[in-house]
Amino acid sequence: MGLYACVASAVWVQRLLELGVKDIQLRIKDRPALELEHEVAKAAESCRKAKARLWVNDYWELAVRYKAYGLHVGQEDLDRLMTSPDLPLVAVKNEGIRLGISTHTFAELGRAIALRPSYISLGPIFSTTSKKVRFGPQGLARLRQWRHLVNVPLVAIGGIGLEAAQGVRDAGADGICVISALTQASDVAQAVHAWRAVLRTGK
Ligand code: 3NM
Repeated sequence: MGLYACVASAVWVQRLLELGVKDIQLRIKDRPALELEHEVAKAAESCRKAKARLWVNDYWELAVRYKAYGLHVGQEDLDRLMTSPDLPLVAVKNEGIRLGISTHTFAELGRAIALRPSYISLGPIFSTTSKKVRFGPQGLARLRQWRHLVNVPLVAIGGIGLEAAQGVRDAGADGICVISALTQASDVAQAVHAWRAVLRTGK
């Protein structure tokens, strides 16, 4: 899977597509419904043209409507999806939309595995300021444990900078999901280039 970018707008999606990023999660919080839909529609169209994989965070109806490659859900999103009587996860799977699930604990991991996702993420590997997470850093030892338990692609997320990428890879991550390492980079093109170079090598 390699480099997996997580961004909050269709403009960022387009920018990263132009730099060759192939897995992008659109993670938008607290935007009016119409704006949100517009962003997802735009991002989906851009990814289709670029033959890249768009993962929509949380908004399963939009992921279905705009035929995103996948839906990424956190644990709270999953709680809602699983307690909704019409079981949206079934609709998502029926539409051929892949599922990616965030995990932080063994209990969460067990539930995630049961849902047969296309990838499982573990976070935060290191401390991060990009998201308020209820958990402290998991570290590479936890990532190695997950590697033994997970037989779908494993994505590491949270506080991962380029200098740590090889170690994270060696601990078993198939993909590394980043926000700030790209969106806060002084030179985004150079950052993408460097990340792709590191993640092309190794397994
Ligand atoms: N989810 P950065 S950590 C969106 O642990 C997200 O599930 C996490 O951003 C989790 O690369 C995180 O800037 C933030 O640290 C990742």
